[in-house]
Amino acid sequence: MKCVKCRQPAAVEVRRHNAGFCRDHFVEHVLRQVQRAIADEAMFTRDDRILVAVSGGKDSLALWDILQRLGYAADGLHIQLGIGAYSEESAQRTRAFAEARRLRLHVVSVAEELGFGIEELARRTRRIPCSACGTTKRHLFNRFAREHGYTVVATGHNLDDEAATLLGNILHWQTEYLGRQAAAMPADGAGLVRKVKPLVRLAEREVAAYAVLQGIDYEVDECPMARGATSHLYKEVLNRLEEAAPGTKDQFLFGFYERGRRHFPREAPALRPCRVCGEPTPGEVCAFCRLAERARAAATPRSARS
Ligand code: Q46
Ligand code: ZN
Ligand code: ZN
Repeated sequence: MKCVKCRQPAAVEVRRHNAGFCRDHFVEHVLRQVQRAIADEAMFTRDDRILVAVSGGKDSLALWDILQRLGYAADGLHIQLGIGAYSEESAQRTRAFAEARRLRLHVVSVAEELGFGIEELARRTRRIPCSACGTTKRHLFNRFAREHGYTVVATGHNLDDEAATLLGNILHWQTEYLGRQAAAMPADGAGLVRKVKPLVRLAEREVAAYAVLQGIDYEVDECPMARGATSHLYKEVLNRLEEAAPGTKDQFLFGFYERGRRHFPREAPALRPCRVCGEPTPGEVCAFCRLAERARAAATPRSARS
């Protein structure tokens, strides 16, 4: 296969665009898709202070790299989750990436916040780890951004992530989530910072190819807590559909944004400051404070008793 731009041998094939790209034109394609996502959803401008949620995986490091190349001022925030060796290695790769490029990286630790990490938090509260982890990350990212004057939080969610979330929301008819699923979630006067997903127009394998071509040293291992997560199954199903009919994921997600979403309620619940921590919440106490309280109140697990 040849590059559609210069007829040199293609380094990457993008079947849903029915196109191959050489290395340079693939990078150009990636930058163009991200710039288009930013413009289509008015995600941010060069005047915004952007905080990138960096896990150390391919998506978040690629996103940070791309935003620099496009000329956006973006700092990183890494949350140390306390999930054994996986967390240690992820933190180390994130630090190395930031140092090599002289980027500003902030680090927040769940253990410093709560006294224990995500594994222990999930065990104590008997919550599915990814659910406890999601609540914690959302809370810490928003709070950090708000307290440090960042106007927008950018995450590395790609087309595969968003299509899998959409499939899950449809399978369970989560109508309140369907109405609000978007690549850009607005700020709320109560202290909710704008959240954006600039990689939404790129498939996971395109992001991976970009990271490899750019020589980004990302954490390849998956989080051990993700095993058996339903989102993996949804991605597998979508990949099979995509293989049979390239472009399916794209049509599914962007067709929904254009034609499906308006049929579901879009209003977000009114928010007010949490009585305990001051973060915005629809209730009196936010989900994170309730989770933390339950974990602190839980008896010391048997494994930790001497
Ligand atoms: S880090 Fe946390 Fe993910 Fe690990 S526990 Fe689940 S949500 S899988 S992106
Ligand atoms: Zn080319
Ligand atoms: Zn709170």
